[in-house]
Amino acid sequence: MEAWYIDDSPEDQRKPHKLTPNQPVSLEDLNRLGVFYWKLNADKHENDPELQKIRDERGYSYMDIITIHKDKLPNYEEKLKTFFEEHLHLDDEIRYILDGTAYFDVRDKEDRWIRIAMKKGDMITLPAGIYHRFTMDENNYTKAMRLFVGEPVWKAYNRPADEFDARKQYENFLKSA
Ligand code: KMT
Ligand code: NI
Repeated sequence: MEAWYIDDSPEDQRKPHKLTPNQPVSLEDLNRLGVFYWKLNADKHENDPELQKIRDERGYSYMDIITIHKDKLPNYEEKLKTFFEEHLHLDDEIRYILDGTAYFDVRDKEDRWIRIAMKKGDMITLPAGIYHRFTMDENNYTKAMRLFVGEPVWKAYNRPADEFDARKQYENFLKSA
């Protein structure tokens, strides 16, 4: 996993959009935003005690697997458009990359975009209430496990969505961190 601040050029969203010089973002910086990360062995995902431990400890009872590729995902282009709209959820968004690569963009405390490059074996959790978006990179292929505490709710609220409790709680968390 590697993360960096991005420019706001209107160029293809799949490009890295690194600043020059690059402004890297550390795992500690991400932790302060409530973003957490694990590295696992994706080849073992069907029977992995390490994954099971995380799921047990954090209550990630639900899981499914989504393949994001133009030949595999119905309404591919449309879905990619919605994923790239800045949004939040009322619950944590937990993703484990089983194959391929992708970018998750999250807003920092000053509302600047941080790009998180995810590859096979990377697992991430974005807190409820954080503004974020998702895009493919130039490889155009991702297979990801989606985890959830209890019954999944995929509903995304596009920005502005500041009136939700999840957003207010996240803002309070940022102030306290
Ligand atoms: C979301 O809500 O941002 C997503 O589900 C992203 C796509 S899942 C790898
Ligand atoms: Ni999301």
